[in-house]
Amino acid sequence: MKGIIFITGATAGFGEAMARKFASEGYDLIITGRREERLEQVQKELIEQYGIKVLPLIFDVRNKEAVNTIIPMIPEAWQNIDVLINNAGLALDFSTIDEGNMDDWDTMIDTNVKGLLYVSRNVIPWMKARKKGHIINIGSTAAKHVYQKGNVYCATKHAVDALSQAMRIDLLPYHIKVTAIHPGAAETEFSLVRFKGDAGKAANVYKGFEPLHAEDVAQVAYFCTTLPPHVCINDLVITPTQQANAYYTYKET
Ligand code: NDP
Ligand code: 8X3
Repeated sequence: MKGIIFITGATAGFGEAMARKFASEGYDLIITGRREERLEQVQKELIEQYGIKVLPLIFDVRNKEAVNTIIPMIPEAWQNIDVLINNAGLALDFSTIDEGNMDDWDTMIDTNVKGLLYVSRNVIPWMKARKKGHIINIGSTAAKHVYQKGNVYCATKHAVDALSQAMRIDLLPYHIKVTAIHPGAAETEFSLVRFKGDAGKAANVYKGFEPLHAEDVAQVAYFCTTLPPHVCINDLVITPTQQANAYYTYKET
């Protein structure tokens, strides 16, 4: 066993791809999500394919009480977490502030910002005690620029950027690395969630260019963990080759 990787949101997209990548490299995994069946399917496949150990934890990262109950109950042998990947997150819809849906705002803020904090608050003390660890926060190009009608989602990802910088400062004395990875457009379930199940609208986002694949992000996240103890990638933006930033993508017609 090479180490333990804790990945939130491993039932789909980047989280699932990162689980597969780290499993293929021989790491044991703690994987989380709300969809129990899908998490158990991922667990089963990874154990069968790679012979690693997998601990699935079902909880909603927005549920402070659940996070504060379930994570501290992890068996002691699993508490030696080498890498925490705060990945669970989502965007909901596009709208101007004056027309925004307040429930959508709550969901995005509670998941992308508060959920990341709740999970980190529970895991970091174990890393601090060992003076060892690596936190990877999944931000977005939306953490770097704000685009039209993306207001609250962009604000949550700017917060992830700020929190990554803050964690890095706090954790310097403990030799804990903090890396923020900011992907551009990637075809996962992200747009299906954003458009609340409208597959046509979701597919349209990726027309005219080749988006990132979840595996591209997984490969980069894995790379960030392969560097020597004295080297940390702090901040990394990865986009499709036809995307310059959050608001400019060259689409062929
Ligand atoms: P997916 O929708 O494919 O996957 C999202 C994952 O997050 C799922 O496993 C989902 O699990 C989990 N999740 C969502 N809400 C919660 C919650 N409240 N509690 C627990 N788990 C939750 O999207 P991506 O893989 O694309 O997104 C992963 C991260 O990457 C997000 O933070 C997103 O903002 C970010 N990102 C995505 C980009 C893209 O273009 N795809 C680009 C830049 C950043 P379940 O539903 O089972 O709970
Ligand atoms: C996801 C990418 O461009 O929809 O963070 O904000 S984008």
